[in-house]
Amino acid sequence: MILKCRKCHEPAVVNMRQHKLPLCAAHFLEWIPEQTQRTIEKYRLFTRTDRVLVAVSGGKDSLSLWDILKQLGYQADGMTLQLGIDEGLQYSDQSHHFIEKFIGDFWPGSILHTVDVKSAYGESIPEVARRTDRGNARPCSVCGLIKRHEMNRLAHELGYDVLVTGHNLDDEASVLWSNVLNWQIDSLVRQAPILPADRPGLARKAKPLCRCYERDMAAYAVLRGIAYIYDECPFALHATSLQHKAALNDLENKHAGAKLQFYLGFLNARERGLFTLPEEDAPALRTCERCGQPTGTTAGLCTFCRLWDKKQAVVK
Ligand code: Q46
Ligand code: ZN
Ligand code: ZN
Repeated sequence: MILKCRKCHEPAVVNMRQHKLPLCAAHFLEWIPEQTQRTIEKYRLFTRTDRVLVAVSGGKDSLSLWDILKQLGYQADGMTLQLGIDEGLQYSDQSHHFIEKFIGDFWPGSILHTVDVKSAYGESIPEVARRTDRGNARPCSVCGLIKRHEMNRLAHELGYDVLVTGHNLDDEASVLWSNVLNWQIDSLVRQAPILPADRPGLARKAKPLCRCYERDMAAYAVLRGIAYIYDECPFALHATSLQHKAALNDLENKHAGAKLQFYLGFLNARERGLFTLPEEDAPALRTCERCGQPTGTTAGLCTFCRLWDKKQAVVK
C-alpha cells in the first residue's frame, strides 16, 4: 500500500511512525523546521533578537540545525573545532570540507569561527590523548573536555547569547538511558534542552533538535540536499553510547514512539521538579585562575588548563 502525505495526499516519502505521520518531501521539509520552532518556544531556548552560535561538525544534525535556524530567521553564526583527527580517514579535514560546502551551497557569506586545537594549544586531540593519562584510557574523554571548554569560551568571548548544538532525540535518549542505568543523579539534574548561563564565564546552551529522531534528521539532510560527513569519528566506533542507541532502537522497533515517550516523560518530570537538587547540594564551583571558566577543582587551574600545564612540565 502506498502511503499518502497527510497534508497533500501525494505519495509520502517519510513515515514518522512515532507521530503516525506520513509526509511528502515538501511537507516534511516544512514540518522539521516547524517542530524545531515549537521546541525553541516550549523550552524558551532563545529568541530572534538573540545572537546564536551553532556548533557544527560537518555531520547531518549540526548542518541541518544551522540551515533550519537560518530558514526560521534566527541570527545564527557557526563555529567549529579543527580537532586534528586523521586516523587514515582525514576525518577532521573531511568534516571541514563539508561545512565549507554547506555554506557555499546554501548560505554564502555566513560567519564561521574555526578554532584549530593544534595551532591554539600545540597539540591535536590524538596527540594530547596519547600524552595524558586521561587520554590514554579514552581519547573521547579528553576530546569532550576540550570541545566543551572551547565552545563555551568562544560563545562567551564573542558575546553570543546562546551556544546551540545538534543533539537529536537519539543522543538525548541514550544519555538519559545511561544516566538512569548508572543513577548519575548530578547528570540527570543537568540534562535539559537548555542550560542557563548561571555562573560567570558560562554561556547559555541549548539543543533545539532534542525532540527530532536521528533518522528524521538524516532524511531532512538528504531531502534538502545537504552533503554531510557519513563516517563516524574513528574513535566513536566502540563508544558505549552506540550500544545504548542500539538498545533503544530495538525498543523503538517494537513500540513506535517509545524513545520519544521515554525522553519527554523525563522532561515532564523535570518540569514538575523531580530532578532538582536542593540549593545546598549544588556542586561548589570556583573560577579557574587562568581561563576564567567555572571549575569543580578545589584549587588553581581547571581540568582543561591542567591538560596543557602538564605539557609544559614535560617540555621543561
Ligand atoms: S569527536 Fe572526539 Fe567524538 Fe571523536 S574523539 Fe570521541 S569525542 S568520538 S563526538
Ligand atoms: Zn505533502
Ligand atoms: Zn582554566
